[in-house]
Amino acid sequence: MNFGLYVITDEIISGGRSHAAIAREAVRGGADVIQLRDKSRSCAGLVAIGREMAAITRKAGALFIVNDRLDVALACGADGVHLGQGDMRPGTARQLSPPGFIIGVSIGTVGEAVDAETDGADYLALSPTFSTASKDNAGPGHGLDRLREIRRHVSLPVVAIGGINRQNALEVIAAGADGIAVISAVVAAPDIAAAARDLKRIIRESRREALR
Ligand code: TZP
Ligand code: MG
Repeated sequence: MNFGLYVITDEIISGGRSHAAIAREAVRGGADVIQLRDKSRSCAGLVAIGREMAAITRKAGALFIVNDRLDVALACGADGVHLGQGDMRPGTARQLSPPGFIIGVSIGTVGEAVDAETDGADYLALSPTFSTASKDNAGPGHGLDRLREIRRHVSLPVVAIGGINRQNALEVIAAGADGIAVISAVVAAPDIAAAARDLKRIIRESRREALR
């Protein structure tokens, strides 16, 4: 699994661009993972959009993850689901999903990280890493010291999410994140593909630096 650049779709701040259009542009710019995140659509609506997005990501060789809803993820042939602390337990999702299905879990503390790893998650997202206006009630950012602490306690890949942009992406990767998950830095940009390409370049550079 390469988490590099993980783009989460959001039609509220996309300037009229649809989930599918965001996905198409983001993978054109090199996004490695696309997540469908929409808190307002019906189940049937999400499945229809998810099927379209799954076709786009498959063609591009990117992963496709659905936020919150295992039922939607399974129905649209997604590669995985992303679960919050109040969603289905990762172990339960595992029982209900096919082999190789990816289960991600949002965590904020070492305890939550260890719990998700023990229950069979495939990757973790430190949520929110920095404060953000893109998610309601996200709370204060946990910061990079928390990211380093979690890294020491679990062996799963950890993605940082919340408030990440071209200014801080390098230090987030340097602090040990396996990838950066973003909404506004890509979805609100006038040119989604260019914004994704720019973040990918920063990720590549910070990884190269880490090898020095
Ligand atoms: N989960 C934790 S923070 C967040 C989500 C969905 C929002 C991230 O958006 P942005 O604009 O990259 O801060
Ligand atoms: Mg959620």
